[in-house]
Amino acid sequence: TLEDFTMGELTFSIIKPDAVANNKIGDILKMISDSGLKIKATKMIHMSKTQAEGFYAVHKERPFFGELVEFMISGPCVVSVLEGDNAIKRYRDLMGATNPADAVEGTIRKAFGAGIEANACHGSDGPDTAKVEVSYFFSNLELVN
Ligand code: RTP
Ligand code: MG
Repeated sequence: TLEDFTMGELTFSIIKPDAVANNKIGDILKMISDSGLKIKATKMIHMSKTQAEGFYAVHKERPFFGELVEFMISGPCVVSVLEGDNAIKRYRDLMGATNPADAVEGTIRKAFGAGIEANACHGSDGPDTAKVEVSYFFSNLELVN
């Protein structure tokens, strides 16, 4: 299994369509690297509606679900797997608050987020979701080195 090949914790990251459209891929990957998290795998994708609905299935009863899916398919994203001790919490701290208006200086959302929806990035919120999200977009072959 994946765990057999992994040092530290894995988390899953999306550079969302707003940040890709604004040419922030490099800046965001640099912030991730500078934070000490290791980029274990990364690729650009453009999700289909079905793929985005599947990814955000946990939010399907939320009022913003339809809009969120439309936003996530509005352009390409960069999906990555990050690795490190306590990677899930460290990456959420680096992203900052969901609403960029509440995000502190030095975070990705403070630097590049435009609003509650176009907030530049996604990061897994716990070990179970990290596992599901990594395997939603990456095969073991893309992760093992
Ligand atoms: P993410 O899942 O993207 O890492 O963000 P999060 O945990 O900070 O936020 P979450 O509550 O999981 O919401 C997922 C994404 O849905 C959009 N959102 N829109 N219109 C709204 O009120 C609203 N609330 C959330 C955001 O893009 C958020 O990242
Ligand atoms: Mg979330």
